[in-house]
Amino acid sequence: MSFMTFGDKSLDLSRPHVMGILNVTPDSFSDGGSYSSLDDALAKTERMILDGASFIDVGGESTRPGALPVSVEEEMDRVLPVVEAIKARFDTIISVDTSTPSVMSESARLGAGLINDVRALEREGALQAAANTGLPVCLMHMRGSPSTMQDNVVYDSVVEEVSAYLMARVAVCEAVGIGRDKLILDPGVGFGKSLPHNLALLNHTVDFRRKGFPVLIGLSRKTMIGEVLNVPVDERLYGTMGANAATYSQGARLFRVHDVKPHVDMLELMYRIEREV
Ligand code: 7PJ
Repeated sequence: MSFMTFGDKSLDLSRPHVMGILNVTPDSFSDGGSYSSLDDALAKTERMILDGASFIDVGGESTRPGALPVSVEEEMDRVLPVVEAIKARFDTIISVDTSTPSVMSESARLGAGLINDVRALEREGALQAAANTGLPVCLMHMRGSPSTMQDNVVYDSVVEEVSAYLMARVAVCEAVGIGRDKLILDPGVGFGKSLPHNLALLNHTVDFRRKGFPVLIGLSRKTMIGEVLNVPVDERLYGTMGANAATYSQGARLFRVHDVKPHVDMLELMYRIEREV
């Protein structure tokens, strides 16, 4: 079936869904102060839900190219109050963008519905922590680590290598009891990939879909859009939408984006045309 359960909510993954990005890293807020950061996070959350987001993806670790690691305590302090506050106020699915076992466990306890791990549960203890939550997991491919991932990126065949990696992680998940019905795959646009790699992966979205898992794509405002269009980050919406539309046509149904409303509208049209209803 095409339904997947995220905590207390079930979604039909034969239709598209938008995941709104909520960064709770200090540099993503104007003043960095914790009081207004929470208010700001809640205001952004409300906006994204009104605009039609199915998920709010809360992330407390910057994984931008060149970003440095954050301590467990710091990540917990950033993420958990936001998860708790969103859960108390809104009826949405909270996704936690984390690789940290204790953030996974505690977020789940506070009502998160999805673990979104750019390291595909490779960090020590993450596999077991994720399995213990019973939640679905988005497994993303990354080559290297954020601090070095864009240095010297070489693949023989990027599509085959990313696909083989993700299927190996699926096997590892299954071995600890995270069933296939709880897994989402993501090729990891921009995570240790040059522009040609990103383009090849996107043009082979259907290959990932054919493995039998829902596919999530996260390319919103990323460097690859800037490289193609030669535009700064605040002018990447149209390019982002075009690239997401291309992957929808190849079966991607989950879209992690900053700009929720334009994507909800665009994807609704794509879906309605495909269904002719
Ligand atoms: C992704 C993500 C992505 C998933 C980030 C950024 C970098 N999670 N978290 N897929 N990217 N699943 O948004 O520029 O592509 S953080």
